[in-house]
Amino acid sequence: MEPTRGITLHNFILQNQRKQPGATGEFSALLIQISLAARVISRELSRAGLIEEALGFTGDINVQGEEVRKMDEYANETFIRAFRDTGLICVLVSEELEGPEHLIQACPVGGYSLLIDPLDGSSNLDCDVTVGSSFAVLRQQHAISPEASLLQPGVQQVAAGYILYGPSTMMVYSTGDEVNGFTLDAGIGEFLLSHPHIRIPEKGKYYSVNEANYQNWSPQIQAYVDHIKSAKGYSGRYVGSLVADIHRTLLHGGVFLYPGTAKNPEGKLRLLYEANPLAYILEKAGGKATTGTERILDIVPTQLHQRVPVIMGSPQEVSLAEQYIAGPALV
Ligand code: AHM
Ligand code: MG
Repeated sequence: MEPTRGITLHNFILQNQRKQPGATGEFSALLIQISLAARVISRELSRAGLIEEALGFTGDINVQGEEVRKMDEYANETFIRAFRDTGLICVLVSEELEGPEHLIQACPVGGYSLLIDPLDGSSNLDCDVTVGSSFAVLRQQHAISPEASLLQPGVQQVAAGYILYGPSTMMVYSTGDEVNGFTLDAGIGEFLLSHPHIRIPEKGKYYSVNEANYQNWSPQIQAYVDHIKSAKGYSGRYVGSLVADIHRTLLHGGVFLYPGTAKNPEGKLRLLYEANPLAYILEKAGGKATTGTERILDIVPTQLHQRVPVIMGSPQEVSLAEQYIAGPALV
């Protein structure tokens, strides 16, 4: 049955919990805490331009070698605060933290871990352009240490999604069946179901890639992008905030790419908390997500912060990219 448009995220989560016999409510509470972090970050972002220095840098360099912005740190701490002492999460992995943050010392088998990019695309903040957060939820595996348990392929995510801080704030997530989108009504501080059962179009008209890297791509990627540009009906869109580019791709179809280059064959995007949750959402909505040669959700990670080349979006555009990458037949 189609869920009722306009119901609160909280009610939606509780309704779904009732459909799971034996559910303890912990998973529901976890999702509700993610939505709390989202609301807090959204409020801070909406007034960041008014707070002196809120958009500046902390002076620190993160594990990725990037300058940390105050809002990156704020978003990271907001997620940690939302879960500390709740007992809902064993381990938190974040783009902003070098190692895993243990929130429960003795992690039970079946306990949850949360992997986040707390504020993605933050270089767009100074000019008030949309940013996002992405998240993945994994279960602690039997007989594996909490650390090893974080290195599961994305196909084993039990929930994943993103928050988009744009003209309105949206939370889009899936727990494995369908993808639903909720829009924040800031007046009442609640997310309301606005985009039930999202499906990506089979084919779209937008391609999204940072073409400044063109000279450093493989000939196959160059040929694919050349093809898209010369084919009828395509238009380019690139925000430079992954969540925004993926959200548009999800709703309107098309393709988003961040390929590897000769210097950085693994590209830029991180597997565990950027590529995996977004690949999960796109696949659950009927799309595809690949490195070009391998399904992203099948990759067995070896490191927390590893990077991965990304091609994702509508099945038709992504399949064509795979054909270009597979060999010379098309090029
Ligand atoms: P970040 O996690 O440090 O914000 O970097 C990731 C961002 C993505 O949001 C976006 O897709 C990509 O970097 C843009 O990179 P580029 O500026 O190289 O196009
Ligand atoms: Mg990021």
